[in-house]
Amino acid sequence: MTDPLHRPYKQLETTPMLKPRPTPTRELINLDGLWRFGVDGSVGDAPWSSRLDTPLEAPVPASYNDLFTDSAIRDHVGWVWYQRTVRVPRGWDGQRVVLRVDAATHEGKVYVDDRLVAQHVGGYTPFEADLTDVVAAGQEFRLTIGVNNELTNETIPPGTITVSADGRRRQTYLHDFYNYAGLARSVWLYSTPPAYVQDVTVVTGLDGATGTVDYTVSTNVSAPVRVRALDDTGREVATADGTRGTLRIDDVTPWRPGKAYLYDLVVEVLDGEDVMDSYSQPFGVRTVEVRGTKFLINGEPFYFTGFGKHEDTPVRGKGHDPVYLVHDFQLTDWIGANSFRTSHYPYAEEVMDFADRHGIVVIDETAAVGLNLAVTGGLAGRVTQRTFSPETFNDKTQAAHAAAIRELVARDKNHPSVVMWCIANEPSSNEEGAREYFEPLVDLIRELDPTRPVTYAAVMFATFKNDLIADLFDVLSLNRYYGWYVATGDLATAETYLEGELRGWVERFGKPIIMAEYGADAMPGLHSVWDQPWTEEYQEDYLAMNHRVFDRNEAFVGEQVWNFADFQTSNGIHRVDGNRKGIFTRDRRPKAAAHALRRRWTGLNGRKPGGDERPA
Ligand code: GCB
Repeated sequence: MTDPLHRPYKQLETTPMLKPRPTPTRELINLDGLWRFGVDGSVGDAPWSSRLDTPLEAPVPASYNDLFTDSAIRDHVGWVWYQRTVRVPRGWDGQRVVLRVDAATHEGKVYVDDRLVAQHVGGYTPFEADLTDVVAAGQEFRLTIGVNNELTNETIPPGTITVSADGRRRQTYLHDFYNYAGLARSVWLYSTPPAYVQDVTVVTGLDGATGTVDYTVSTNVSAPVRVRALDDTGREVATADGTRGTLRIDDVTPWRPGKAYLYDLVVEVLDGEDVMDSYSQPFGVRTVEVRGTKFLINGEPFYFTGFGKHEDTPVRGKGHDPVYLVHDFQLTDWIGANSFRTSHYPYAEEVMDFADRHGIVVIDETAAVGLNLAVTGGLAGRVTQRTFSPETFNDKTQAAHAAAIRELVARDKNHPSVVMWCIANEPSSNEEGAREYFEPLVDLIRELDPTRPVTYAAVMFATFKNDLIADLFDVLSLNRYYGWYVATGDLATAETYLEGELRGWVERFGKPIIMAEYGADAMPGLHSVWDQPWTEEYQEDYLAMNHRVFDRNEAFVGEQVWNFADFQTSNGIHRVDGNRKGIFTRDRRPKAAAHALRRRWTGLNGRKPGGDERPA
């Protein structure tokens, strides 16, 4: 870091990120479907300035990489262009017109006809453009969205661009999952009245049988505000006036893991008796707290079971798909899991909403994966280049990371399913500079959300002896692969190593521990009578060994297997058509280990296996 006290993120403003919803005063149009598509260089110098000259069409939402048979598109580094025409409904005269892009990975530029109306960096959070002054009710406009997939040391996640001998630009990065890009989530056009609700924040508590709901509303005008809490039958259960205050809900039904219950907060901006704008924000009443080595939801100990996941399916890449959404949650339920981590980036809002409605607990992660140059030094963690330095990850990286944190919290703060923030995956937390880099970011997220615990997923090289940041966090999330990357094929030695390391973390930090990643690749159909890596039996035995160790450790509050399903990676000799640590294959068929996990997890209801904790 050039100057650790310099905190550039303090100047960054976060745009409110209320999810667009149809309400009595707002209309919403989905712009998904087939758009004209072209790669930069093949569609003219200013592709937005006329009809895109291309034979290609691409579906939105989807990553574009696996759609076409042309490797120049799959491996393209830089901008691609999406285009379609949009008609503004004629009834929207006098309304504010807003375009919302749920995700443009990793940078987006929006043009209405010839005009640039929005630009945004950060591939997994939404952004908006106010089109009121540039479009007209009843008229059509040409909508062009440029999407750039480049990763550098100033982006989150980071990466490096090099030029190969034949002049092609190549992208490398420090994470294994494939760098899918494009418009992987929906695009929307919506209306609001000229006076409108900008943002809503809800923080809930439990006071005996009464639920407390602290709310804060911001509006673009100074006008009276009324809020009403409705239960799931639409009955009004509490009401208040003003832009901030506390509602009390008697005989509240709390949101519980496995037993979701949602209320709606109807926020109205008033002009006398007239409602100028109305917005509905779902919320659940629940509390989260870390006490000693326990993780409490609604005051009761909770034990996480589940997975690190990816947004990854065949052909679609990271494209959001409601079919896989429903099926993945079904499999989560079938296997008895109660949680997942949004490794390694914020997931589509539809996923978060579904988790809210179905009582699945989420650890919500930023896209800060790969702040670790020791990993490129091989499995020994040999440092070939300092991770945190002016030439590598510096205060510009930190500013991008801060922006990612701000946007994640702004988008997901009202989800009851989100019980913890994870601000990075496997940073080089044992290296000089890590504390200067992370301390301001932990301060930032606590300032943005004082209610949720904060964690990071610690890499193997960061041990209880050398980690420099663990004390800043509430929960220790460890990624450990004893028996896979270390002591490969020797589960007895792996068990000793794991046991010893976990004891060390408990003794030094006295905080709750979650195994945020543990896993072994398995090729479906490969079997052996011996402890042979890559077989289905070995994956099962590897997990059983881990579970023995977890169950002996009183500070353990959860286990999330790496990974829910096999997923696509960049090319590399460690991977056979992707990462095969999935408990399900990429097309969601169970490997043998799935049945073993189901036997372990089913019926736990948030209790530790063999533990004496009450159900959460
Ligand atoms: C890790 C990473 C994860 C990888 C996994 C693996 O530690 O956090 O992104 O996919 O290891 O399988 O190597």
